[in-house]
Amino acid sequence: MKDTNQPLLTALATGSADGPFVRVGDSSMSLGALRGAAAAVADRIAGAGRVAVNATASLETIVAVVGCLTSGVPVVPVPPDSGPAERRHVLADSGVQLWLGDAPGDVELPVVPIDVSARSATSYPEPAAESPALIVYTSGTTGAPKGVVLSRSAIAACLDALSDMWGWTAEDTLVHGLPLFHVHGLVLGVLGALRVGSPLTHTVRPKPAAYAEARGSLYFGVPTVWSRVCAEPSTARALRSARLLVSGSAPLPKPVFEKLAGLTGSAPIERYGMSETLITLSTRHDGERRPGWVGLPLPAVRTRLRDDRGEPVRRDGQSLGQLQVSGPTLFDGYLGLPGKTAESFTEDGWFRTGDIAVVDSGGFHRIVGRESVDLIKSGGYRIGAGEVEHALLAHPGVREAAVVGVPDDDLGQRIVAYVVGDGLDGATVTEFVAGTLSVHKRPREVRILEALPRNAMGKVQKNLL
Ligand code: MCA
Ligand code: AMP
Repeated sequence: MKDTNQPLLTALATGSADGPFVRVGDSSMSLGALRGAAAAVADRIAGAGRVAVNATASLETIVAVVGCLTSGVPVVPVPPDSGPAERRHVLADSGVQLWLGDAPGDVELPVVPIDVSARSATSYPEPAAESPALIVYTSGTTGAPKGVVLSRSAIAACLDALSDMWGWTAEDTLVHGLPLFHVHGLVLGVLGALRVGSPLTHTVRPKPAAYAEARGSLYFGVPTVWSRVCAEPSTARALRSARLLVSGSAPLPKPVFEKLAGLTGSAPIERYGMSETLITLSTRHDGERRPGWVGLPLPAVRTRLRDDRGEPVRRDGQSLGQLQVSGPTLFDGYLGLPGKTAESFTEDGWFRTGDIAVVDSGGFHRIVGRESVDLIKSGGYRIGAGEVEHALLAHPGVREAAVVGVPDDDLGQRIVAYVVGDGLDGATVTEFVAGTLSVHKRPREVRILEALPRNAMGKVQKNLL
């Protein structure tokens, strides 16, 4: 395994400069061009404490993020469709000083435009491995999203372990179309390519036809993407030439696993992770791939199962326990929230994932569900019920709101909002949420009730909805 003191983006630092290396849609750049353009960004932002990037699916985003990593300035990728309230929260909470890229009208920070044709020859020393690289905002069960601080060394450890688990080398061509403001698309999907040295084709959106056309060897997708690929058998068959199809961010339903294996001729690799822990479990390219199971801990990652009393749970493939993890891929904490950070760890230093799992005697893991119904996974996006409920309650006609995730064949779960109020209709309520939060946090369905079911203590009984 590589030593984590080498440059974080090893291939970018040392790779040959010729030929297109990163493609996004119809645009491409060589490694040399990316180095020069990123150094030009670094020249503009050096000395800043923290900066935000308008994380569209574009070369501009990749140049901006690499510029930040080059200069050692921690970067906050902001979803380009985030509603004004969500954006205001992220910018205020993270205390960013600059906005990189095109800026929506409500951004009051100094703006640094990103010019992918700019070049600078400034050479920057490698920042300390333990320094923060990224702050990724992610939802909890209640309250506003929290900033997950990820160090360079955690990212390096995760990428090196994945390159081992997946046999991922510079011989691969990586293809995906995932958003560039989450760990999956940005850390694995961009920084991974720039560390390992495998050229990247980003399809802008993860459409099945674009995956088929890209002719790569290594593909990343969330389960919704793989289920949509399976719905187009001729597209799926075009992926037969790929070496590895990798699924993560949400549970891959067994029928999708099996259909994908049948159509493409190879079973998908499943891997499990969180923004806070990066990827911690995966099946191996040269090992067993079992539908419904996410495999083994990555090298140097340790896992354990605990019951409600904190006692160990048997690794017999059946007994359910709370999954806890430790290792070099873990985050440094929630930005500015030492109390919440402390709560997320056990007294002896293990991170509480909030997921329920079983482990078999061979160390294979199956994720069975989440401890809280208030964390919803829709299309691979993590959505806190509390954040959507808060947005709904700001509507003048809404008196009560409860948000749940209901099973959905395409999205895994879809957001359904139950509201109580006067003169409400579903469309205007959804539209109202869209004015505050990003698109994927909008309820897909709004059901109007006379009252929410509550227990004797007045707590909403979501299981009855
Ligand atoms: C979307 N639309 C909506 C709503 N949501 N309209 C009304 N109400 C809504 N609630 C619109 C979209 O904008 C789009 O419009 C159209 O409906 C189709 O939307 P959708 O069915 O959602 O399809 P999609 O937009 O193509 O999205 C599906 C997707 C997406 C591509 C799978 O969910 C996605 O990119 N997911 C990836 C999430 C991810 O990367 N998570 C990683 C975090 P129009 O067509 O007009 O635009 S997890 C992580 O990082 C950890 C470490 C891990 O384990 O990986
Ligand atoms: P996020 O913070 O958006 O990275 O979401 C992390 C959560 O996604 C985990 O806590 C799991 O609930 C879920 N998750 C990620 N990968 C998988 C997987 N392969 N199988 C089941 N759940 C997953």
